[in-house]
Amino acid sequence: MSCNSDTERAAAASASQSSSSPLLTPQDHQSAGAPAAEVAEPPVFDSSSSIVTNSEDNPSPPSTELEIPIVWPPDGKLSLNWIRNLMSVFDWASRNLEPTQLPDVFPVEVFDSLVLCASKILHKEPNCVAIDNLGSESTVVVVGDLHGQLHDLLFLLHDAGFPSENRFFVFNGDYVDRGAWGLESFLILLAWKVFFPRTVYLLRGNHESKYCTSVYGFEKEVVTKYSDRGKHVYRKCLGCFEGLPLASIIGKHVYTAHGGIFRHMPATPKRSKGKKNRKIAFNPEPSSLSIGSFEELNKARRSVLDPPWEGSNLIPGDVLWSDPSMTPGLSPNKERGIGLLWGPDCTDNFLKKFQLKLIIRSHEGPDAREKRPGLGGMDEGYTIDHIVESGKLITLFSAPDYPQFQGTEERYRNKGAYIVLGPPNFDTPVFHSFEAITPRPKANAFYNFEEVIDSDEELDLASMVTSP
Ligand SMILES: [Mn+2]
Repeated sequence: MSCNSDTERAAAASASQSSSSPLLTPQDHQSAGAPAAEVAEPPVFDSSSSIVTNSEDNPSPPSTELEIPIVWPPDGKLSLNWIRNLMSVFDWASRNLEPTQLPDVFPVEVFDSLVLCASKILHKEPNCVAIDNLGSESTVVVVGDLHGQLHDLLFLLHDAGFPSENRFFVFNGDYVDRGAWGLESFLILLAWKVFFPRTVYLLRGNHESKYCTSVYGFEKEVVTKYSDRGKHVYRKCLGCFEGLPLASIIGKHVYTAHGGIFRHMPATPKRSKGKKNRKIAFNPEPSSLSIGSFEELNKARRSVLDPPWEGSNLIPGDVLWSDPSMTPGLSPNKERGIGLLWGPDCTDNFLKKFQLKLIIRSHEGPDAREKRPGLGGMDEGYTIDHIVESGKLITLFSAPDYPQFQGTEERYRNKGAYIVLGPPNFDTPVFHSFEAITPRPKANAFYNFEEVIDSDEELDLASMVTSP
């Protein structure tokens, strides 16, 4: 198996505009085993125009035929058509097949190839990726939490325009959990990453971890969908999560990360020979907390299943779990049990120290914001949390009508949003809010949403398992 190389990518993109003949149409698939009653709708995702939501709105036959099952390209090089087909097939399958039928359209061998290709690219990236090959034709789209809401992700990609040589994307993490299509959403993003490794960036969210995926549904989703190969698929996903970079700098002036800023790690005493078992205490007093440097961020070990909440490797946990506050200062994030809380003064210090103008972070949806006095609600999919001398702090959330499964009748009805940054300085955010795709295809939750707490607070940290 081989993967797309940079030089081959542009040629592949231009050569893939024409569609090849389908291997199996959805109608064939219907006769091949899916219950007829379940396969009443034609494919409804027309990748050439705006998204179509369901068969009631669009009873016409499919305008594009799907290639099912998905086949890994014999030369190992993805094309634009391959990704378009992947998106359409996942959309169609979500409306017409049972979750357990996903391997019929996306075989485990294809999963293995895609994840291997993507992981090879991701593991080579630094903890903080620098996106600075931007030109006068470039734009950068920044995306917040997605949480398995496949149809809203597909809408977002159409609305913003697909990734291209000039349209960069930075996804700020939390691709999986809660929503019913975390796996499909993540795989689509991996495919774009493989196809455009230098313009698509996938950062890690706190939900790209063993602990969160075991509580909020992704593990069960994967095991349900891939049954006897489910454990294998889940393990491979966790391995891929470990490779995701933690943060990005867009242009020279915009820092993005899922949670936010991170602490300085005080120098630790070296263990002397002969005292191998001497315990070293890492527990900086809150009063000694200060903002870390990008050298420290890039030195942190990110390849952990769950970032630790104590010890010498706290920076990944800070970047993925921290929250802003309206109270000045830097303090342990007691609500979350991991990461930091930081005030407007820290935003200003961070921006000033690193000559930045903007922090774009995600991590808080409408449910989290309900419990955060002083900070804005997530009705529009974003909030401007701190406006300070050096710039701004923004929270960006891209899952509209979140969470997909909610125990109460009263829903937040929040919009999702993405941000577009453009030339010349790429530091002035243009916000695009969007409504949820309705109705969502019917699906069952993969976690007990009536019992699991609303936002990721009060974690059972003792149950977190860190990789060796
Ligand atoms: Mn989060």
